[in-house]
Amino acid sequence: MVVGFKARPGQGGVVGPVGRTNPVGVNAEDRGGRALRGPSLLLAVSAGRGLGRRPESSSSPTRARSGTISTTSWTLAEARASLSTMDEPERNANLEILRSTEAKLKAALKEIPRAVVTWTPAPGKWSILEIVGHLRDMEKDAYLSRYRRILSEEVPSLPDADGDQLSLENDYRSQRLSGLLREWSRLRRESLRLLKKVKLADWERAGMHETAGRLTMTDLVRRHAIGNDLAHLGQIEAITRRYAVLARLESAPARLLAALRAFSEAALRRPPAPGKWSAIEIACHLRDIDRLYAERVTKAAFSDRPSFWMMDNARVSEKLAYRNSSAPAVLKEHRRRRQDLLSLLLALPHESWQRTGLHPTRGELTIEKLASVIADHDDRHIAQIEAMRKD
Ligand code: NI
Repeated sequence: MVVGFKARPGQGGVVGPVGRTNPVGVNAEDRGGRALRGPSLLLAVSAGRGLGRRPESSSSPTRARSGTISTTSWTLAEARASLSTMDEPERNANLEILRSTEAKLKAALKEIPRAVVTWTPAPGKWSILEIVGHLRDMEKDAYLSRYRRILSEEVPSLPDADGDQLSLENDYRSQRLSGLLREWSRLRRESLRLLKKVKLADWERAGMHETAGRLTMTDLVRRHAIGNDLAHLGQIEAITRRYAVLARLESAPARLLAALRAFSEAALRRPPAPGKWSAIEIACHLRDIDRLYAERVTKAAFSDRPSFWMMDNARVSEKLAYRNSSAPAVLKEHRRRRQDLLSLLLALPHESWQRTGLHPTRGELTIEKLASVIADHDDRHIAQIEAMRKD
């Protein structure tokens, strides 16, 4: 096998829209915008950002306390504490995310077949192994050490952490997932212990980030929870999902071969009911559908919202004399076309998976959706063949 996927039964879940470009760019630690983000994450991101804005922050301490304490007698700590109280619900939600990530990450990684750990979902994208390596280094350099500095220094300058550079220099790909995960867990627990002890007033302490500007402790917790934890959990989930759909696609020729092998020559060409396709006709249909979908994927990838044409199945089956076809020839061509389709999908830049084309009846479809449509179509027709009389 060229691709070397292993199909996993039960992994044929619905493929939702993932990898949309995130307009807010919260994942600023991660230059190059590597995260594959799912729809739930987009919601989390916008919610987080919305709550994070405090247009009234400069005047509210005065308003909040006017009449009781003169503004001039305010200590910095009191001002900070007042601001900090306003952020409390959002900050607590983000702290809860930070606390829950270890269990979620471990659960996600437990489900993943070994082959998927080092698999890259598109040229130049990180594998799950590299994402976990990245999480470890970010925990250390982008969060834990910054929290410490902000709490102990007056507005320290915080250098940017370049995820791509760290990934290369720390050679995540040659490390073991279990080791990286263990180190990350240790660092995360250290971060949580430190965050638990932060006094109310200290949430407003800040550092000056090289590219993001002034970041308070509250801001950093938000980046940590949403830009880091949720983004990378979503990315791991999206990689796993993409692998599953490609593995299903790759397994189809062998499944079709196994299904057809059981048939006698007569049964292969016998329609199950008048006007219905025989097994050999269905196999021809699967072969030709692959060509149609490879064309659709190419059009969607390389032109803007192209319109797809509909194949007239009845006419094509007549013109190409489906019922008289030779099974070995059909299977061979189906396998070849499927390899073409997989090569095409694997070569696409990650962003292309969200490009779309217009289907005459199904409407706008992403390439990601097209891939799952083909996999579902395979399953349906192979099951149909399996259910037929074979003698
Ligand atoms: Ni069909």
